[in-house]
Amino acid sequence: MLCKKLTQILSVLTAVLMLSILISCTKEAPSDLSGESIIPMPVSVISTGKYFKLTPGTDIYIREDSEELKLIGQYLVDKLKLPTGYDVDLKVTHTKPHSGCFVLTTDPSKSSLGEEGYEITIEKRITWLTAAKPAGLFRGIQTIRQLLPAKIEAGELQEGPWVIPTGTITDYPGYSYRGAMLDVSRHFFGGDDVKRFTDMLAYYKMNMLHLHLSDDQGWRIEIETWPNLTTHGGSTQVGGGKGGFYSQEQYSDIVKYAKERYITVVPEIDMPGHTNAALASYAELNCDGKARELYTGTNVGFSTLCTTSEVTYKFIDDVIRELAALTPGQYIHIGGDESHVTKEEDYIQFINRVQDIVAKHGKQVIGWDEIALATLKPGAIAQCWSNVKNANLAVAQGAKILMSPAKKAYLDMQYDKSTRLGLHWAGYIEVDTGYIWDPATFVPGVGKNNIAGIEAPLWSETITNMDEIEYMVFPRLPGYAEIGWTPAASRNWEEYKMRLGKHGERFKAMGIDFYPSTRVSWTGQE
Ligand code: NGO
Repeated sequence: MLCKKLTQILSVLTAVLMLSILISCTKEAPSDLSGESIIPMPVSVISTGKYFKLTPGTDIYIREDSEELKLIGQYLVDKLKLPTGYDVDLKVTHTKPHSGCFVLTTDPSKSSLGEEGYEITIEKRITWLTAAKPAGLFRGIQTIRQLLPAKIEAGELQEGPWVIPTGTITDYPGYSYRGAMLDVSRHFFGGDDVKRFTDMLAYYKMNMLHLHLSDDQGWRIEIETWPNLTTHGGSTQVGGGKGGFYSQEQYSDIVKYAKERYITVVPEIDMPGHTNAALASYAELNCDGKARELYTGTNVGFSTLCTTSEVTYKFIDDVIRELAALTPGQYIHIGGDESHVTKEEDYIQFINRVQDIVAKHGKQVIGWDEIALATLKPGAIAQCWSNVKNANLAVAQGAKILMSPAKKAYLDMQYDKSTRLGLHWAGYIEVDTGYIWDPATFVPGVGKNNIAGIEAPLWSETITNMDEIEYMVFPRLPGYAEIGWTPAASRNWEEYKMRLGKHGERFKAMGIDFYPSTRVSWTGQE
Protein backbone atom coordinates (compact mmCIF):
# COMPACT_ATOMS: atom_id res chain seq x y z
CA MET A 1 0.00 0.00 0.00
CA LEU A 2 2.74 2.42 1.11
CA CYS A 3 4.81 1.33 -1.85
CA LYS A 4 1.94 2.12 -4.24
CA LYS A 5 1.49 5.60 -2.70
CA LEU A 6 5.23 6.23 -3.04
CA THR A 7 5.19 5.20 -6.69
CA GLN A 8 2.27 7.55 -7.28
CA ILE A 9 4.04 10.46 -5.57
CA LEU A 10 7.20 9.69 -7.51
CA SER A 11 5.42 9.65 -10.83
CA VAL A 12 3.70 12.98 -10.05
CA LEU A 13 7.07 14.43 -9.09
CA THR A 14 8.66 13.13 -12.29
CA ALA A 15 5.87 14.63 -14.33
CA VAL A 16 6.30 18.00 -12.60
CA LEU A 17 10.05 17.80 -13.16
CA MET A 18 9.64 16.93 -16.83
CA LEU A 19 7.17 19.77 -17.28
CA SER A 20 9.45 22.30 -15.65
CA ILE A 21 12.40 21.10 -17.76
CA LEU A 22 10.20 21.49 -20.81
CA ILE A 23 9.10 24.97 -19.76
CA SER A 24 12.66 26.08 -19.00
CA CYS A 25 13.85 24.67 -22.34
CA THR A 26 11.22 26.64 -24.21
CA LYS A 27 12.24 29.69 -22.25
CA GLU A 28 15.88 29.19 -23.16
CA ALA A 29 15.04 28.80 -26.80
CA PRO A 30 13.48 31.95 -28.23
CA SER A 31 11.47 31.03 -31.29
CA ASP A 32 10.07 34.35 -32.48
CA LEU A 33 12.53 35.94 -34.88
CA SER A 34 10.37 39.04 -35.34
CA GLY A 35 10.56 39.71 -31.59
CA GLU A 36 14.35 40.01 -31.62
CA SER A 37 15.94 43.40 -30.86
CA ILE A 38 17.94 44.10 -33.98
CA ILE A 39 19.32 47.63 -34.48
CA PRO A 40 19.02 48.98 -37.14
CA MET A 41 15.61 47.37 -37.58
CA PRO A 42 15.75 45.20 -40.71
CA VAL A 43 13.54 45.87 -43.71
CA SER A 44 11.76 42.51 -43.40
CA VAL A 45 11.69 39.75 -40.78
CA ILE A 46 9.60 36.61 -41.15
CA SER A 47 9.45 34.20 -38.25
CA THR A 48 9.04 30.44 -38.67
CA GLY A 49 8.69 29.57 -34.99
CA LYS A 50 11.54 27.11 -34.33
CA TYR A 51 15.12 27.61 -33.33
CA PHE A 52 18.67 26.99 -34.55
CA LYS A 53 21.31 26.00 -32.04
CA LEU A 54 25.08 26.26 -32.16
CA THR A 55 26.84 23.02 -31.24
CA PRO A 56 30.43 22.17 -30.28
CA GLY A 57 30.76 21.15 -33.94
CA THR A 58 29.59 24.52 -35.36
CA ASP A 59 31.66 25.65 -38.35
CA ILE A 60 31.51 28.52 -40.80
CA TYR A 61 31.29 27.49 -44.45
CA ILE A 62 32.22 29.74 -47.33
CA ARG A 63 31.58 28.61 -50.88
CA GLU A 64 34.35 30.51 -52.65
CA ASP A 65 38.09 30.33 -52.12
CA SER A 66 38.72 34.10 -52.07
CA GLU A 67 40.85 36.05 -49.61
CA GLU A 68 38.02 38.52 -49.09
CA LEU A 69 35.45 35.89 -48.15
CA LYS A 70 37.98 34.11 -45.96
CA LEU A 71 38.52 37.33 -44.00
CA ILE A 72 34.77 37.74 -43.53
CA GLY A 73 34.32 34.12 -42.51
CA GLN A 74 37.24 34.33 -40.10
CA TYR A 75 35.70 37.47 -38.56
CA LEU A 76 32.60 35.43 -37.67
CA VAL A 77 34.74 32.53 -36.42
CA ASP A 78 36.57 34.96 -34.12
CA LYS A 79 33.32 36.39 -32.78
CA LEU A 80 31.97 32.95 -31.87
CA LYS A 81 34.98 30.94 -30.78
CA LEU A 82 35.98 32.52 -27.48
CA PRO A 83 32.58 33.07 -25.80
CA THR A 84 31.14 29.70 -26.87
CA GLY A 85 34.33 27.75 -26.26
CA TYR A 86 33.49 25.73 -29.38
CA ASP A 87 36.19 24.80 -31.82
CA VAL A 88 34.65 26.81 -34.69
CA ASP A 89 36.49 26.33 -38.00
CA LEU A 90 36.36 28.16 -41.30
CA LYS A 91 35.69 25.71 -44.14
CA VAL A 92 36.06 26.57 -47.80
CA THR A 93 33.93 23.87 -49.38
CA HIS A 94 30.90 22.99 -51.44
CA THR A 95 30.11 19.96 -49.33
CA LYS A 96 26.82 19.66 -47.47
CA PRO A 97 27.08 21.55 -44.19
CA HIS A 98 26.45 19.68 -40.98
CA SER A 99 23.93 20.69 -38.37
CA GLY A 100 24.71 23.88 -36.43
CA CYS A 101 26.69 25.50 -39.26
CA PHE A 102 26.57 28.92 -40.88
CA VAL A 103 26.91 29.05 -44.67
CA LEU A 104 28.06 32.35 -46.20
CA THR A 105 27.55 32.83 -49.94
CA THR A 106 27.80 35.70 -52.40
CA ASP A 107 25.23 35.38 -55.14
CA PRO A 108 25.31 37.95 -57.97
CA SER A 109 21.71 37.09 -58.85
CA LYS A 110 20.68 38.79 -55.59
CA SER A 111 21.64 42.19 -57.03
CA SER A 112 18.38 43.70 -55.74
CA LEU A 113 20.00 43.59 -52.27
CA GLY A 114 22.52 46.19 -53.49
CA GLU A 115 26.07 46.69 -52.24
CA GLU A 116 25.32 46.16 -48.54
CA GLY A 117 22.07 44.21 -48.41
CA TYR A 118 21.84 40.61 -47.25
CA GLU A 119 19.42 37.82 -46.62
CA ILE A 120 19.55 35.39 -43.70
CA THR A 121 17.55 32.20 -43.70
CA ILE A 122 17.71 30.51 -40.34
CA GLU A 123 16.60 26.90 -40.44
CA LYS A 124 16.62 24.41 -37.58
CA ARG A 125 19.85 22.83 -38.82
CA ILE A 126 21.63 25.54 -40.85
CA THR A 127 21.84 29.34 -40.98
CA TRP A 128 22.28 30.61 -44.54
CA LEU A 129 23.68 34.11 -45.07
CA THR A 130 23.57 35.34 -48.66
CA ALA A 131 24.44 38.69 -50.25
CA ALA A 132 25.18 40.06 -53.69
CA LYS A 133 28.46 41.56 -52.45
CA PRO A 134 30.94 40.76 -49.65
CA ALA A 135 29.96 43.98 -47.83
CA GLY A 136 26.45 42.56 -47.49
CA LEU A 137 27.79 39.42 -45.84
CA PHE A 138 29.69 41.57 -43.36
CA ARG A 139 26.55 43.56 -42.52
CA GLY A 140 24.58 40.32 -42.17
CA ILE A 141 27.12 38.99 -39.67
CA GLN A 142 26.30 41.96 -37.43
CA THR A 143 22.67 40.83 -37.46
CA ILE A 144 23.73 37.30 -36.55
CA ARG A 145 25.75 38.69 -33.62
CA GLN A 146 22.70 40.61 -32.42
CA LEU A 147 20.49 37.52 -32.72
CA LEU A 148 22.72 35.57 -30.35
CA PRO A 149 22.55 36.18 -26.58
CA ALA A 150 24.27 39.41 -25.45
CA LYS A 151 27.06 37.45 -23.76
CA ILE A 152 28.36 36.47 -27.20
CA GLU A 153 30.08 39.88 -27.02
CA ALA A 154 31.98 39.05 -23.83
CA GLY A 155 35.70 38.63 -24.24
CA GLU A 156 35.76 35.35 -22.30
CA LEU A 157 34.15 31.92 -22.10
CA GLN A 158 30.40 32.00 -21.39
CA GLU A 159 27.75 29.38 -20.84
CA GLY A 160 25.31 28.56 -23.64
CA PRO A 161 22.89 27.64 -24.97
CA TRP A 162 23.52 29.64 -28.15
CA VAL A 163 20.25 29.70 -30.03
CA ILE A 164 18.67 31.83 -32.75
CA PRO A 165 14.96 31.76 -33.71
CA THR A 166 14.27 30.50 -37.22
CA GLY A 167 12.95 32.56 -40.10
CA THR A 168 14.10 34.87 -42.87
CA ILE A 169 15.53 38.38 -42.75
CA THR A 170 15.84 40.47 -45.90
CA ASP A 171 17.65 43.71 -45.33
CA TYR A 172 19.35 46.66 -47.06
CA PRO A 173 20.08 50.29 -46.17
CA GLY A 174 17.99 53.35 -46.99
CA TYR A 175 20.98 55.69 -47.35
CA SER A 176 24.36 54.88 -48.83
CA TYR A 177 26.32 57.16 -46.44
CA ARG A 178 25.91 56.27 -42.75
CA GLY A 179 28.68 57.45 -40.51
CA ALA A 180 30.17 59.12 -37.51
CA MET A 181 32.98 61.62 -37.10
CA LEU A 182 35.71 61.59 -34.51
CA ASP A 183 37.58 64.83 -33.80
CA VAL A 184 41.15 63.69 -33.14
CA SER A 185 42.46 67.24 -33.26
CA ARG A 186 41.05 68.93 -30.14
CA HIS A 187 42.19 65.86 -28.23
CA PHE A 188 44.29 63.20 -29.87
CA PHE A 189 43.16 59.55 -29.80
CA GLY A 190 45.57 56.79 -30.76
CA GLY A 191 45.06 54.00 -33.28
CA ASP A 192 43.61 51.53 -30.77
CA ASP A 193 40.91 53.98 -29.72
CA VAL A 194 40.04 54.72 -33.33
CA LYS A 195 39.81 50.98 -34.02
CA ARG A 196 37.46 50.47 -31.08
CA PHE A 197 35.35 53.37 -32.33
CA THR A 198 35.34 51.73 -35.79
CA ASP A 199 34.14 48.44 -34.30
CA MET A 200 31.24 50.27 -32.68
CA LEU A 201 30.22 51.72 -36.04
CA ALA A 202 30.53 48.30 -37.66
CA TYR A 203 28.25 46.69 -35.07
CA TYR A 204 25.46 49.07 -36.10
CA LYS A 205 26.18 48.71 -39.85
CA MET A 206 27.61 52.17 -40.35
CA ASN A 207 29.92 52.46 -43.31
CA MET A 208 31.75 55.79 -43.05
CA LEU A 209 34.32 56.99 -40.51
CA HIS A 210 35.11 60.69 -40.82
CA LEU A 211 38.33 61.69 -39.07
CA HIS A 212 38.72 65.40 -38.29
CA LEU A 213 42.50 65.38 -38.67
CA SER A 214 43.38 69.05 -38.30
CA ASP A 215 42.14 72.09 -36.46
CA ASP A 216 43.48 75.07 -34.52
CA GLN A 217 44.68 72.87 -31.67
CA GLY A 218 46.51 70.13 -33.54
CA TRP A 219 47.60 68.64 -36.87
CA ARG A 220 47.34 64.84 -36.60
CA ILE A 221 48.46 63.28 -39.90
CA GLU A 222 52.07 63.09 -41.05
CA ILE A 223 52.68 64.98 -44.29
CA GLU A 224 56.17 64.10 -45.51
CA THR A 225 56.68 67.27 -47.54
CA TRP A 226 55.68 69.53 -44.60
CA PRO A 227 57.05 67.72 -41.53
CA ASN A 228 56.60 70.54 -39.00
CA LEU A 229 52.85 70.15 -39.29
CA THR A 230 53.05 67.18 -36.97
CA THR A 231 56.36 67.63 -35.13
CA HIS A 232 55.31 71.12 -34.03
CA GLY A 233 51.62 71.45 -34.99
CA GLY A 234 50.75 68.07 -33.49
CA SER A 235 52.64 68.58 -30.23
CA THR A 236 49.75 69.75 -28.07
CA GLN A 237 45.95 69.73 -27.69
CA VAL A 238 43.10 71.43 -25.82
CA GLY A 239 44.18 72.06 -22.24
CA GLY A 240 47.88 71.80 -23.14
CA GLY A 241 48.39 68.01 -23.12
CA LYS A 242 51.02 66.43 -25.31
CA GLY A 243 48.83 65.82 -28.36
CA GLY A 244 50.13 63.36 -30.92
CA PHE A 245 49.74 62.36 -34.54
CA TYR A 246 49.51 59.35 -36.85
CA SER A 247 52.51 58.49 -38.98
CA GLN A 248 51.41 57.64 -42.50
CA GLU A 249 51.98 53.99 -41.64
CA GLN A 250 49.81 54.17 -38.51
CA TYR A 251 47.13 55.99 -40.46
CA SER A 252 47.17 53.36 -43.20
CA ASP A 253 46.75 50.71 -40.55
CA ILE A 254 43.54 52.43 -39.35
CA VAL A 255 42.29 52.73 -42.93
CA LYS A 256 42.95 49.02 -43.51
CA TYR A 257 41.22 48.04 -40.26
CA ALA A 258 38.18 50.09 -41.27
CA LYS A 259 38.21 48.67 -44.79
CA GLU A 260 38.13 45.14 -43.42
CA ARG A 261 34.89 46.19 -41.74
CA TYR A 262 33.57 47.72 -44.97
CA ILE A 263 33.97 51.19 -43.51
CA THR A 264 35.44 53.99 -45.60
CA VAL A 265 37.64 56.53 -43.84
CA VAL A 266 36.92 60.13 -44.87
CA PRO A 267 39.92 62.26 -43.89
CA GLU A 268 39.30 65.93 -43.16
CA ILE A 269 41.78 68.76 -43.40
CA ASP A 270 39.82 71.78 -42.22
CA MET A 271 40.55 75.00 -44.16
CA PRO A 272 40.90 77.94 -44.69
CA GLY A 273 39.79 78.53 -41.06
CA HIS A 274 40.47 76.18 -38.14
CA THR A 275 44.12 76.15 -39.24
CA ASN A 276 46.10 77.59 -36.33
CA ALA A 277 48.17 74.40 -35.92
CA ALA A 278 49.39 74.74 -39.53
CA LEU A 279 49.87 78.51 -39.15
CA ALA A 280 52.03 77.86 -36.08
CA SER A 281 54.10 75.29 -37.95
CA TYR A 282 54.91 77.33 -41.09
CA ALA A 283 55.26 81.11 -41.04
CA GLU A 284 54.75 81.34 -44.83
CA LEU A 285 51.13 80.17 -44.56
CA ASN A 286 50.26 83.45 -42.79
CA CYS A 287 49.62 86.62 -44.83
CA ASP A 288 51.92 88.58 -42.51
CA GLY A 289 54.65 85.90 -42.77
CA LYS A 290 54.69 85.38 -39.00
CA ALA A 291 54.12 81.99 -37.40
CA ARG A 292 51.33 81.87 -34.84
CA GLU A 293 51.64 80.50 -31.31
CA LEU A 294 50.28 77.01 -30.68
CA TYR A 295 46.72 77.17 -29.37
CA THR A 296 45.20 75.04 -26.60
CA GLY A 297 41.92 76.88 -25.97
CA THR A 298 38.48 76.16 -27.45
CA ASN A 299 37.52 79.32 -29.35
CA VAL A 300 36.62 78.98 -33.01
CA GLY A 301 36.76 81.22 -36.08
CA PHE A 302 39.98 83.19 -35.44
CA SER A 303 42.43 81.60 -37.89
CA THR A 304 42.81 81.59 -41.67
CA LEU A 305 45.29 80.41 -44.23
CA CYS A 306 46.51 83.21 -46.48
CA THR A 307 44.05 82.60 -49.33
CA THR A 308 45.72 85.13 -51.63
CA SER A 309 49.18 83.58 -51.56
CA GLU A 310 50.41 80.91 -54.01
CA VAL A 311 52.41 79.14 -51.27
CA THR A 312 49.10 78.24 -49.67
CA TYR A 313 47.96 76.40 -52.80
CA LYS A 314 51.30 74.63 -53.15
CA PHE A 315 50.89 73.55 -49.51
CA ILE A 316 47.34 72.31 -50.09
CA ASP A 317 48.36 70.49 -53.25
CA ASP A 318 51.08 68.62 -51.33
CA VAL A 319 48.78 67.80 -48.42
CA ILE A 320 45.93 66.57 -50.64
CA ARG A 321 48.29 64.58 -52.88
CA GLU A 322 49.77 62.72 -49.88
CA LEU A 323 46.39 62.26 -48.25
CA ALA A 324 44.76 61.02 -51.46
CA ALA A 325 47.51 58.41 -51.78
CA LEU A 326 46.59 57.13 -48.30
CA THR A 327 42.87 57.13 -49.07
CA PRO A 328 41.21 54.27 -50.94
CA GLY A 329 37.80 55.93 -50.44
CA GLN A 330 36.41 58.47 -52.88
CA TYR A 331 36.10 61.46 -50.55
CA ILE A 332 38.39 64.08 -49.06
CA HIS A 333 36.75 66.46 -46.58
CA ILE A 334 38.02 70.04 -46.88
CA GLY A 335 36.23 71.51 -43.84
CA GLY A 336 35.34 75.07 -44.82
CA ASP A 337 33.37 75.88 -41.65
CA GLU A 338 33.49 79.05 -39.58
CA SER A 339 36.13 80.92 -41.59
CA HIS A 340 35.05 84.11 -39.86
CA VAL A 341 38.28 85.99 -40.52
CA THR A 342 38.48 85.16 -44.23
CA LYS A 343 36.78 87.75 -46.50
CA GLU A 344 33.78 86.17 -48.20
CA GLU A 345 35.11 86.75 -51.74
CA ASP A 346 38.46 85.23 -50.75
CA TYR A 347 36.67 82.29 -49.14
CA ILE A 348 34.67 81.58 -52.30
CA GLN A 349 37.72 81.82 -54.53
CA PHE A 350 39.63 79.55 -52.11
CA ILE A 351 36.96 76.84 -51.97
CA ASN A 352 36.71 76.89 -55.78
CA ARG A 353 40.47 76.36 -56.14
CA VAL A 354 40.67 73.68 -53.45
CA GLN A 355 37.89 71.73 -55.16
CA ASP A 356 40.05 71.66 -58.32
CA ILE A 357 43.02 70.39 -56.32
CA VAL A 358 40.97 67.58 -54.80
CA ALA A 359 39.60 66.66 -58.26
CA LYS A 360 43.14 66.69 -59.69
CA HIS A 361 44.09 64.04 -57.14
CA GLY A 362 41.12 61.91 -58.14
CA LYS A 363 38.83 62.51 -55.18
CA GLN A 364 35.45 64.10 -54.50
CA VAL A 365 34.94 66.94 -52.05
CA ILE A 366 32.89 66.96 -48.88
CA GLY A 367 32.76 70.21 -46.93
CA TRP A 368 30.70 71.74 -44.10
CA ASP A 369 27.59 73.51 -45.35
CA GLU A 370 29.36 76.89 -45.84
CA ILE A 371 31.08 75.54 -48.98
CA ALA A 372 27.72 75.97 -50.75
CA LEU A 373 28.60 79.69 -50.99
CA ALA A 374 31.17 78.69 -53.62
CA THR A 375 30.50 77.09 -57.01
CA LEU A 376 30.20 73.41 -56.19
CA LYS A 377 31.84 70.95 -58.57
CA PRO A 378 29.89 67.89 -59.72
CA GLY A 379 29.91 65.21 -57.05
CA ALA A 380 30.57 67.63 -54.17
CA ILE A 381 28.71 66.97 -50.91
CA ALA A 382 27.73 69.69 -48.43
CA GLN A 383 27.50 68.54 -44.82
CA CYS A 384 24.53 70.31 -43.27
CA TRP A 385 25.36 71.12 -39.64
CA SER A 386 24.04 74.59 -38.91
CA ASN A 387 22.75 76.90 -41.63
CA VAL A 388 19.89 75.23 -43.47
CA LYS A 389 19.98 77.98 -46.14
CA ASN A 390 23.36 76.64 -47.17
CA ALA A 391 21.79 73.21 -47.67
CA ASN A 392 19.24 74.78 -50.04
CA LEU A 393 22.03 76.61 -51.88
CA ALA A 394 23.89 73.33 -52.32
CA VAL A 395 20.81 71.49 -53.58
CA ALA A 396 20.14 74.31 -56.05
CA GLN A 397 23.61 73.58 -57.47
CA GLY A 398 22.81 69.88 -57.80
CA ALA A 399 24.96 68.82 -54.86
CA LYS A 400 24.02 66.12 -52.37
CA ILE A 401 23.61 66.82 -48.67
CA LEU A 402 25.09 64.91 -45.77
CA MET A 403 22.78 65.44 -42.80
CA SER A 404 24.46 66.28 -39.47
CA PRO A 405 22.22 68.93 -37.93
CA ALA A 406 23.92 69.95 -34.68
CA LYS A 407 20.59 70.11 -32.82
CA LYS A 408 19.91 66.45 -33.58
CA ALA A 409 23.08 64.65 -34.56
CA TYR A 410 26.03 66.19 -32.65
CA LEU A 411 27.39 63.55 -30.31
CA ASP A 412 29.25 66.19 -28.31
CA MET A 413 26.01 67.84 -27.20
CA GLN A 414 25.13 67.09 -23.59
CA TYR A 415 22.21 64.78 -22.84
CA ASP A 416 20.82 67.20 -20.27
CA LYS A 417 21.96 69.86 -17.81
CA SER A 418 23.59 67.31 -15.54
CA THR A 419 25.91 65.80 -18.18
CA ARG A 420 29.45 66.55 -17.04
CA LEU A 421 31.03 66.22 -20.51
CA GLY A 422 30.19 67.92 -23.78
CA LEU A 423 28.75 71.24 -24.90
CA HIS A 424 25.21 72.53 -25.29
CA TRP A 425 25.41 75.43 -27.73
CA ALA A 426 23.02 73.58 -30.10
CA GLY A 427 20.83 72.26 -27.26
CA TYR A 428 20.60 69.15 -25.12
CA ILE A 429 20.20 65.90 -27.00
CA GLU A 430 18.57 63.16 -24.97
CA VAL A 431 18.33 59.76 -26.64
CA ASP A 432 14.77 60.36 -27.85
CA THR A 433 15.61 63.82 -29.24
CA GLY A 434 18.49 62.30 -31.19
CA TYR A 435 16.22 59.58 -32.61
CA ILE A 436 13.00 61.40 -33.41
CA TRP A 437 13.66 63.17 -36.71
CA ASP A 438 13.80 62.36 -40.36
CA PRO A 439 16.70 63.58 -42.51
CA ALA A 440 14.37 63.65 -45.52
CA THR A 441 12.04 66.24 -43.97
CA PHE A 442 14.40 68.15 -41.69
CA VAL A 443 15.22 70.94 -44.15
CA PRO A 444 12.29 72.18 -46.26
CA GLY A 445 13.25 71.73 -49.91
CA VAL A 446 15.81 68.99 -49.18
CA GLY A 447 14.26 65.57 -49.74
CA LYS A 448 15.53 62.00 -49.66
CA ASN A 449 16.78 62.22 -53.26
CA ASN A 450 19.01 65.15 -52.34
CA ILE A 451 20.55 63.37 -49.37
CA ALA A 452 23.67 61.20 -49.41
CA GLY A 453 23.05 60.10 -45.86
CA ILE A 454 23.59 60.91 -42.22
CA GLU A 455 26.63 61.44 -40.01
CA ALA A 456 26.91 61.98 -36.26
CA PRO A 457 30.01 64.02 -35.36
CA LEU A 458 31.82 63.76 -32.03
CA TRP A 459 33.80 66.94 -31.44
CA SER A 460 36.35 66.56 -28.70
CA GLU A 461 36.88 69.89 -26.96
CA THR A 462 35.74 68.23 -23.70
CA ILE A 463 36.41 64.59 -24.54
CA THR A 464 39.80 63.29 -23.45
CA ASN A 465 39.74 59.48 -23.44
CA MET A 466 37.95 56.37 -24.70
CA ASP A 467 35.61 56.11 -21.70
CA GLU A 468 34.40 59.63 -22.39
CA ILE A 469 33.99 58.86 -26.08
CA GLU A 470 31.83 55.86 -25.18
CA TYR A 471 29.72 57.85 -22.75
CA MET A 472 28.82 60.44 -25.39
CA VAL A 473 28.44 57.97 -28.25
CA PHE A 474 26.28 55.44 -26.39
CA PRO A 475 23.37 55.07 -26.38
CA ARG A 476 22.84 57.62 -29.17
CA LEU A 477 24.86 56.04 -31.97
CA PRO A 478 22.53 53.06 -32.62
CA GLY A 479 19.71 55.57 -33.22
CA TYR A 480 21.69 57.43 -35.90
CA ALA A 481 22.59 54.10 -37.47
CA GLU A 482 18.90 53.20 -37.60
CA ILE A 483 17.91 56.56 -39.11
CA GLY A 484 20.45 55.95 -41.87
CA TRP A 485 19.43 52.35 -42.52
CA THR A 486 15.76 51.71 -41.70
CA PRO A 487 12.88 53.18 -43.77
CA ALA A 488 11.28 56.18 -42.02
CA ALA A 489 7.89 54.42 -41.98
CA SER A 490 9.31 51.65 -39.78
CA ARG A 491 10.87 53.98 -37.20
CA ASN A 492 8.99 54.67 -34.01
CA TRP A 493 10.52 55.84 -30.73
CA GLU A 494 8.18 53.86 -28.44
CA GLU A 495 9.09 50.64 -30.20
CA TYR A 496 12.75 51.53 -30.73
CA LYS A 497 13.35 52.30 -27.05
CA MET A 498 12.38 48.72 -26.16
CA ARG A 499 14.95 47.34 -28.58
CA LEU A 500 17.57 49.83 -27.41
CA GLY A 501 16.89 48.87 -23.78
CA LYS A 502 17.89 45.31 -24.61
CA HIS A 503 21.17 46.53 -26.08
CA GLY A 504 22.24 47.72 -22.63
CA GLU A 505 23.38 44.16 -21.93
CA ARG A 506 25.36 44.17 -25.15
CA PHE A 507 27.06 47.46 -24.27
CA LYS A 508 27.99 45.91 -20.93
CA ALA A 509 29.30 42.71 -22.49
CA MET A 510 31.47 44.88 -24.76
CA GLY A 511 32.68 46.90 -21.78
CA ILE A 512 31.12 50.09 -23.14
CA ASP A 513 30.72 52.84 -20.58
CA PHE A 514 27.33 54.19 -21.70
CA TYR A 515 24.96 56.87 -20.43
CA PRO A 516 22.03 55.00 -18.82
CA SER A 517 19.33 57.42 -19.95
CA THR A 518 16.15 57.24 -17.85
CA ARG A 519 14.08 57.52 -21.04
CA VAL A 520 14.90 53.88 -21.74
CA SER A 521 14.38 50.89 -19.46
CA TRP A 522 17.59 48.94 -19.59
CA THR A 523 17.12 45.22 -19.30
CA GLY A 524 19.75 43.30 -17.42
CA GLN A 525 20.63 46.42 -15.37
CA GLU A 526 21.06 45.82 -11.63
C1 NGO B 1 30.99 73.38 -34.77
C2 NGO B 1 32.40 73.78 -35.13
C3 NGO B 1 33.45 72.89 -34.50
C4 NGO B 1 33.15 72.68 -33.03
C5 NGO B 1 31.75 72.10 -32.88
C6 NGO B 1 31.39 71.88 -31.42
C7 NGO B 1 31.41 72.76 -36.88
C8 NGO B 1 31.18 72.20 -38.21
N1 NGO B 1 32.38 73.61 -36.58
O1 NGO B 1 30.69 72.42 -35.81
O2 NGO B 1 34.72 73.46 -34.66
O3 NGO B 1 34.09 71.79 -32.47
O4 NGO B 1 30.79 72.92 -33.47
O5 NGO B 1 30.12 71.37 -31.24
